[in-house]
Amino acid sequence: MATPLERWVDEQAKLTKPDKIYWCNGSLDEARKLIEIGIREERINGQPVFQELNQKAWPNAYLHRSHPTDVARTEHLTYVCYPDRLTAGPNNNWMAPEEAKAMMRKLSDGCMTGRTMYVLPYMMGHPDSPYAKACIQLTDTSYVAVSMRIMTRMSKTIIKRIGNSDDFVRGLHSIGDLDPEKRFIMHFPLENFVWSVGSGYGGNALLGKKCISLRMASWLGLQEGWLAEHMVILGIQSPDGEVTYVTAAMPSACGKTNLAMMESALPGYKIWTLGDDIAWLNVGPDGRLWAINPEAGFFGVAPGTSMKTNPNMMRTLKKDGFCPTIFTNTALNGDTNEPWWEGSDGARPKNLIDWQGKPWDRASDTKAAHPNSRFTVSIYNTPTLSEEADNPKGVPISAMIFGGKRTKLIPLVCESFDWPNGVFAAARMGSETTAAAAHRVGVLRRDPMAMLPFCGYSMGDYFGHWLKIGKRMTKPPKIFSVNWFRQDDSGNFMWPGFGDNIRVLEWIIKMVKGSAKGRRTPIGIVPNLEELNLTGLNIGKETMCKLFEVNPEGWKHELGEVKTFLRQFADKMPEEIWQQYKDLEKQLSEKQLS
Ligand code: OXD
Ligand code: MN
Repeated sequence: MATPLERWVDEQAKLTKPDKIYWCNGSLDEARKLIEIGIREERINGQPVFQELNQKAWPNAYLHRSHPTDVARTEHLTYVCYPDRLTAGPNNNWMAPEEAKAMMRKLSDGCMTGRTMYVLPYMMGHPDSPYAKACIQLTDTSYVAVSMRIMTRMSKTIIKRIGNSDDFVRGLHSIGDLDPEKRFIMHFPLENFVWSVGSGYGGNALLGKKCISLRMASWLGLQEGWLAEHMVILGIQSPDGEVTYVTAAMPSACGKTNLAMMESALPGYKIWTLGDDIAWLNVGPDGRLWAINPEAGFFGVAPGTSMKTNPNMMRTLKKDGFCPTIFTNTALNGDTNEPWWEGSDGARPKNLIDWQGKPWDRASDTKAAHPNSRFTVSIYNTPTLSEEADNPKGVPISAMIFGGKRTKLIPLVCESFDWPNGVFAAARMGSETTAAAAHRVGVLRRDPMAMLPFCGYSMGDYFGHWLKIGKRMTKPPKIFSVNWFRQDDSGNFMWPGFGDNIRVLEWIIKMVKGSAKGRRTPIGIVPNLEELNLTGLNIGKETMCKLFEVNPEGWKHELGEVKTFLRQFADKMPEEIWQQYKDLEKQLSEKQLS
């Protein structure tokens, strides 16, 4: 008798009609074989899927060039499909499940003809973790199969574990004909199913990532009482040897990965990495919040990554960890066959090939690497990997940090008064947009908890869920907002960022431990300047004061925008958040009068 899994694979094969079906076992040998297939046999857009890079300088590294229209997440073509639109909320595109399936069936009929269907059994989270989820993805490209091998814990043992059960998260993916008009990423949370056609780009095609670990998992978390968040997880070891675990939520391409692997500018501090993008958070029996990283790799933005900005990532990328590393849409040094991107170490190579494989034209003002070019690399290559990274229980979180790119208004760091006040601070977060999704870059967009593109249901309910989780904890993490990106009137960054951000993390740890008090403002508690270790920094007192200034006029304007944004969640918006809003409004006008 066929198992539910075998029956499901069979049904999808009947629809998509691949020439071959190959069940992956997740071994490294297999990953290398898939790379070979991508180099020698498989073609996308007439091009080989992989190209070998200089193995001496970049062990196990390969270059992939995607279709030029397929370079970022396509939020406008991403849908969640519940029977009713209200569940999806204004933060999601919505389609009725039957309508979505009828459309997807048409697009998928025979879409794998001439191709191989790879069956990928993988786990999000360590297989021994009570919080982990068993998943199966079907795909018709070696690029996705190898990337998933890097990003998740893939193994044939998952098939055994699923056995006769139908409790597994299903993902069906095909690159289709890569026509941007026929590119859809459809989520069916009530059926544990994601269906993606027409894109090979990471967030659209590596379904374990945004689709399952965030959109689907956030819905599961709502049902089961936990949180799936767009957050890094790190341990901060202080000079006394104690490690404090924190999470940080920031929109795409705002420096999360740099933070997760930071090299401290203050002696005696060390950062231990647990994850750079996603955290699943559960209330433990001890009343604390525990975090696991469901992923096992990094899908990071290449431009700007260098020995200066993120030395530990450069070491990760160059390590011979046996697992393949993939560079997607970076440029190539035509003389040395090494990947290259804007903001990498060393001078611009003379013979530079751009991300589309054409000689880069020095006279043009184009970038040689795509601004959203990426690397896909195993987390086990990381020199700063925490020894708790595989702990099935996860790590207990003492502080949660929220940040975005804000050139004005938002202080360098600010602690919320309590959990509901922190939920309000995270709910009103905004950030200037980046190249990680296909939209205009540099525009301020509200992005609550950095989850706007990833929350799989109405954010009104999501805020309510956060408040509820808060009530279940006896020792909740403290909540902080940060902003590394404040600029002065001439457009210069006021804070050095990168390794110097440890100075902010140090203050956060002091607040957690009660050894700093801070100063109360209407928006939260900011540091007294003497509580910050600024040794060796060349920043004047005036600039430091500016970094913590609360400008009532600016905040009034901000609150007006926040109100418009939050109002769209209508009846689903928790009253408690509006109460927080009113309290802040009142305190700001009192400050203005005083
Ligand atoms: C990512 C993203 O790829 O957030 O992590 O876009
Ligand atoms: Mn992300």
